[in-house]
Amino acid sequence: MNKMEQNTQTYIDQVDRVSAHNYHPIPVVIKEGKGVWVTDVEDKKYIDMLSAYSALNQGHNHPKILSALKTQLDKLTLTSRAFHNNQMGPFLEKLTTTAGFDKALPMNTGAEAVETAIKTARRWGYEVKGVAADQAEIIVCQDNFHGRTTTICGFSTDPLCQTGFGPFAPGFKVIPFGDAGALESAITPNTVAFLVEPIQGEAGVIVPPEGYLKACREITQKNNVLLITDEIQTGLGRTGKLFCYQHDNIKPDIVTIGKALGGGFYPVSGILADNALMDAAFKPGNHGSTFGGNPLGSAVASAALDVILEENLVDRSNEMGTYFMEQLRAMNSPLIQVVRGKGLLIAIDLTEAAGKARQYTEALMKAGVLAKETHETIIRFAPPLVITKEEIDWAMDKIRTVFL
Ligand code: IF1
Repeated sequence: MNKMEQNTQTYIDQVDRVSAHNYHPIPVVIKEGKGVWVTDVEDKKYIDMLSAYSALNQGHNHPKILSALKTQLDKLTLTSRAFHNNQMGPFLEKLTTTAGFDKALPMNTGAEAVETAIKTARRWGYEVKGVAADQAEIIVCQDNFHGRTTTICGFSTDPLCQTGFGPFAPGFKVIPFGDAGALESAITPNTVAFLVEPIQGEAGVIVPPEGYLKACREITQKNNVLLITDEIQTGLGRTGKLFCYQHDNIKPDIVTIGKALGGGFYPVSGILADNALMDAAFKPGNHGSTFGGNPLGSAVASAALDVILEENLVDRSNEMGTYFMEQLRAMNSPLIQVVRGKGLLIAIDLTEAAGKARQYTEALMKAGVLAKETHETIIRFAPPLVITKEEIDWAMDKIRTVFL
């Protein structure tokens, strides 16, 4: 074992000792990142094909976001919402204008945004729709992933997320994903919302049938039910549109956003909705967060949005995603059953004969490509949206050595 390997192993052993074992990371210890590239503690370079699960759409350490962060750091970082700050308003103005909604409610993590959406829908259900107290129902999908709070993991269908964490909050009904008929049948007079990922991320980049969201929009509208799309992973350009729901030309009632909103620097999340909903749901004191809308996060998120727009990352995601998927398919690897995705949210599903996905993500790591398996047979490729054709070609050369 050389000195460098000891270095990696030392860090991993330390984490094993002092950190809860709630993860099984790829055995690489990263110390620096720039764009799509990261460097480990042994000075080996890798291409990042995970982007912190789509939280790094702008790439690692983007200079414009870094500079906004540094500037704001010298001035003001936190006020709480007890006082106003001069960063939140301009940030939310930019966000709502860009997204086409009247208002936003800023939070920090994705799970908090989803909780906020749930609270919005329930309040609307009682205040506007007229559902009897504590009877509101929210419909969710099989194999959903919306976060890790007890309420959210309570309606997960993945035993790994759920087992041993109960009792859970009532009021959620699970239907199959991608089946608009199932949504229609599941609605009752007490249904306030349907919460759905436009493409299921953790489930393995499951793309629903063409027109699914459009059908869901029609059904929810007809039944006076809110449509909540969780765009925490699919939003901000990841799938080749600013929001994945735009592929279906619809507008949801509530959109949750997070991850890339913080540009890879800082956790920033929130929900988007129009006045009728926001004003019905919220009044001073009934919801909030110490750090939500803080000036540092607002300055960062504002710059993170600028980068997505100024660098045309939405179109780039579409173009590069199409190219990357073509290249993956053209490999014709006997180990790969199917390549699927939209924009730069891509997964390959391995054949049964190929064995477990983990051995391939570890082989990819050794070849210089960082990707992560999900479930037993799926590998996700979701590089930063700033990736170039040349960088995809570089990655493909390595990927071919693993799958051919
Ligand atoms: C982890 C997964 C991805 C999300 C959607 C809400 C959240 C997430 C659609 C909550 C978070 C993350 C969580 C992260 C890994 C990652 C993940 F594998 F777990 F499922 F991306 F696919 N809605 N997804 O995807 O956001 O509270 O984490 O900010 O390690 O749990 P958060």
